[in-house]
Amino acid sequence: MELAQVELRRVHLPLVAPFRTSFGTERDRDILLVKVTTDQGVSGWGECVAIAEPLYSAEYVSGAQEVIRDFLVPRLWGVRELTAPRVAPALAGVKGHRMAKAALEMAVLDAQLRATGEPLAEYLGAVRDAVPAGVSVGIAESVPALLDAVAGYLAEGYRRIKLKIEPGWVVAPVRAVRERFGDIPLQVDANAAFGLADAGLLRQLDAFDLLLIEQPLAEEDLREHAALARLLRTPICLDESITSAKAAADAIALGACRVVNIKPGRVGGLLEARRVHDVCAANGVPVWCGGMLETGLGRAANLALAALPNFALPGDVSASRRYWRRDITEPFVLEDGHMRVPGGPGLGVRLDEAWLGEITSSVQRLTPPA
Ligand code: SMG
Ligand code: MG
Repeated sequence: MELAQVELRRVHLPLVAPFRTSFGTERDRDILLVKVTTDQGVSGWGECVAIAEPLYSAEYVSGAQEVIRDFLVPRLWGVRELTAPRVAPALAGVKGHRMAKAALEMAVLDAQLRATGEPLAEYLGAVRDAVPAGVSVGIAESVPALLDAVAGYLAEGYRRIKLKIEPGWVVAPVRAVRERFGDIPLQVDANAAFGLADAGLLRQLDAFDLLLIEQPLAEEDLREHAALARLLRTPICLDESITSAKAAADAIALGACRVVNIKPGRVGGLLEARRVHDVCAANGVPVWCGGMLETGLGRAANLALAALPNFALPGDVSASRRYWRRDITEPFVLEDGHMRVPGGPGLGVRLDEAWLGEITSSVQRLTPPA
């Protein structure tokens, strides 16, 4: 196949509730969707996980759109027999911008698999058709408000709770959740909000038998994470720091983490995400699937990935209703604490075109140079 058209569509979706992390509060999502159409008339969709501002990582949604339009798509025009594995090599001259690259690769992969009728999960090497669901709980107004939120999610059946933490919101929320809900699978995520000097504070979390502490220190702080790991009993899991399979191999070799969070967008695409999975598996390091407040499109891809064998812990793959009043695909629901892996060709989901039309703020269509 060859690319015949690329459509860049921005949609605006309010979250059902604000989501507060150490770097800011997300109230809604300004999402970039990528639709590719091939010369055979097959379409595929990708979702860019970059948020509106460069606060989680350096990328942000408008920047991603500009990079895709001006630097990435021009490198794909005219690539003969374009398949997903050819996308990253064709884009390799452009430094960084992994979320932008991942969105484009996802759309090409969806089109490729729709053309052959193969489900994404099967293509990636999935070994299960449903995955246990965890949920990420934002920083709350108060401990009682947090306990209410956690109680609601546990009642829905979530198999693991992740609490966002930041300076000033560390031990009290974790202690309160443990005291109220007992021995539930529990972990925390700092989004790089601490320094090595906070080791004493973070060490207090050792008393609560957490599954892991996610990204306590800055993205670049691999050496410091290794030093912190030597001071904590709680396993360190890296998120922001793991930008590639090589970064994962380095982090593991340094002793910077014992668990890895995999997000396809953060590492430049689903195929690199699978390589991260493989490197971790080869080193005996369990992984789990992270989330970036995706729509049903990104969720479908995450679920296919999370069905690979070394995804040993529940991911941040939650039901549509945890995010949206109305998703842009058929809603994903929790079934006995699990999310079903889509089984249809490609991503295996259908877009709700009418709803998409209502929430679209702009559409850019790109075609090959004459
Ligand atoms: O998709 O359920 C989700 C959110 C999971 O906590 C979550 N993601 O650092 O892991 C993380 C954060 C990043 C969110 S940025 C919008
Ligand atoms: Mg994280």
